[in-house]
Amino acid sequence: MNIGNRDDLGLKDSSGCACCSTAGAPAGADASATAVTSEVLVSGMTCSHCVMSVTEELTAIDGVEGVSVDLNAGGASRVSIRSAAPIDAAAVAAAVQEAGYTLAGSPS
Ligand SMILES: [Cu+2]
Repeated sequence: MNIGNRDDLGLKDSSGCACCSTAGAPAGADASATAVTSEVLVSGMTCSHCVMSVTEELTAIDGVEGVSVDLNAGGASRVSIRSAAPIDAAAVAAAVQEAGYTLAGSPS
């Protein structure tokens, strides 16, 4: 393609070498630049096994790349779902129910 662009990309960045300056952005920006993170509240989780069940079900949803759970035993736990594109809310609700827990809404 246009080899002349290499100079523009590589030499502008004074903080790094050409191989890691493609974005010129903070670490972790490569794949997550277009990623979406949605957060939901799930009630009923009490231990790490609950977290595992919910994580497994949510990870099984098409497009989901990562799930993290902030366990709040006895209350509503905040669940972050990272995906390349927005995930259907109905699919999230179904996955949570499949795991045996209740979707308690969105934290925001
Ligand atoms: Cu449990």
